[in-house]
Amino acid sequence: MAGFTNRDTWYLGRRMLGEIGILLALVLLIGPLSSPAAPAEKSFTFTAQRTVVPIGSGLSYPAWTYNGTVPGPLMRVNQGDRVTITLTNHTTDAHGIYPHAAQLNDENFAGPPGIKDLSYSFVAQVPGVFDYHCTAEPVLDHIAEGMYGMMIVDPKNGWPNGKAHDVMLVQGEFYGMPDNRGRLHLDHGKMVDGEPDFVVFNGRISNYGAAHPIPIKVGELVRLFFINIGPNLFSDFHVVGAIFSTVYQSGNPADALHDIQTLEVGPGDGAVFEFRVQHPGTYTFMDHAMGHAYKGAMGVFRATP
Ligand SMILES: [Cu+2]
Repeated sequence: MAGFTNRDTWYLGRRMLGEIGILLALVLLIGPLSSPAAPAEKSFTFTAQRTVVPIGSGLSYPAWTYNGTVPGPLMRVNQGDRVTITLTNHTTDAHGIYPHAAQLNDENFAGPPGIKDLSYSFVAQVPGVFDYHCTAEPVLDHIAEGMYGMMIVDPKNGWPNGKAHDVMLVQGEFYGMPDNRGRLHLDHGKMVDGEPDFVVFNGRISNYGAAHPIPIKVGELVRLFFINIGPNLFSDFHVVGAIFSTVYQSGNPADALHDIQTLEVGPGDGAVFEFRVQHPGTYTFMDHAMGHAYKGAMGVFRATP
């Protein structure tokens, strides 16, 4: 190269080193923010147990539970994680556990009665918000008695709209009227007919009423993870005073809808709802099938500046 001096080479070398340095710094800075989370091993252990659980309004019932609560514990993993689920059952009843995120055959999910551990693993391949529930027969009764919960599989590249205020709601039904001690007597006939006495969010009648609202902020993005465990009713989920900017059917970012007022979520399905409120105050959320709201599927967000 004519006219290219040693000094030019030195400057060129220095400039290249500088650019490589900047590139390295950028990779170090941006890499961890944008690269997907490395797949991990996630384990969840459940015990099937009969527990008397309070369901609000001074009422309770002897539930079949995972770890003593209705709904059972939240499972949250990243897309691509290997998930191991272990169920211990010391009761004389058969129980099992089926997360809808697991793409395995039926035999994995059912367990015999007695002291025995049921255990299996799967890779959470599809992002979304999923039901899990007992698979013992009659499944109708095992769900209606309380053996269910939510599993979130976060997308491997994160949620398209970034960070948000997460809220989790599980809609379910209770069948049976209380005695004079406030103890519900579960009614199999009503379960079969699909006529619940109570429709609830997160296992309690009129949970999150005016005395116990869910706090949110004006202008913040709320990301509401919702499943309808049923076992029978369809839910028409709505927030009074809000329009969902984005709804992900089944909680999958690939299945996005925009500017939605109400979404029907059938039993055994879920959705992720995103919205922002524009003014301080109270925003009621409900199953907009009004009979269901009347039976308890109603609560409020309280928005502050
Ligand atoms: Cu069960």
